[in-house]
Amino acid sequence: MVKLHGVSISNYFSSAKAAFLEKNVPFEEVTVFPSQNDTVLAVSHMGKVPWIEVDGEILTETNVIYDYLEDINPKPRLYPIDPWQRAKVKELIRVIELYFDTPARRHIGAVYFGQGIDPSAKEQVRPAIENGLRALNHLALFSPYIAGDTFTFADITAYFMLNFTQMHTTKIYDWDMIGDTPVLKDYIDFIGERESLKGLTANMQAGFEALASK
Ligand SMILES: N[C@@H](CCC(=O)N[C@@H](CS)C(=O)NCC(=O)O)C(=O)O
Repeated sequence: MVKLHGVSISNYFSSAKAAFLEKNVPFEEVTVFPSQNDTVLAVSHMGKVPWIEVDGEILTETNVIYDYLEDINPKPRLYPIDPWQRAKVKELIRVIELYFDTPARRHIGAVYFGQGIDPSAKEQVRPAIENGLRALNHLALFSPYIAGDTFTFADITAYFMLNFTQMHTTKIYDWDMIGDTPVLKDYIDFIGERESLKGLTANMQAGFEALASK
């Protein structure tokens, strides 16, 4: 059976796990924190989670894991068949990762680990996320799913990355990024009702609160 390694507090791990659940691909979950120690680096070259293990071989990178799941278990489809529509789904995934998760992550020490706020990050991250919002507003269809009338991997990424970003904007800027953007709020509320996502959000939140209280 495929093993999925990582930890529930991770938005990337949660995305990969939601993809397994949506695809109905059986998997065994192995809890491991990201680390730069030799044991983790021996399998996950950047020391990040998630990774999957298939017959003793390792595969990293959440989007690549999406692609693999789509190939081994085409139905239910989480990418459109049409090449253009498929590319548009991947574009959304890329934009959300690069222009929400990546800038927000610069505050991870302050948000998750009780470290001080980096002043240059404080100055630069909010405008970067505002640019991301502009891009998302341009690209997302929300009709009712992010890429159109069908649930795709982009919805999984959007759900976890935007909620992750929201934790940072709230804590660092007292900015309710999702609440202040009604179309996003309606979408996140709608998509959050999905069975595969509900439990994972609760797990992420619990992990976050446990860390924040330390
Ligand atoms: N590009 C990777 C990113 C994964 C990632 O950043 N995971 C975070 C947890 S949410 C991590 O392991 N961080 C530890 C680190 O950056 O060293 C993917 O798509 O899977």
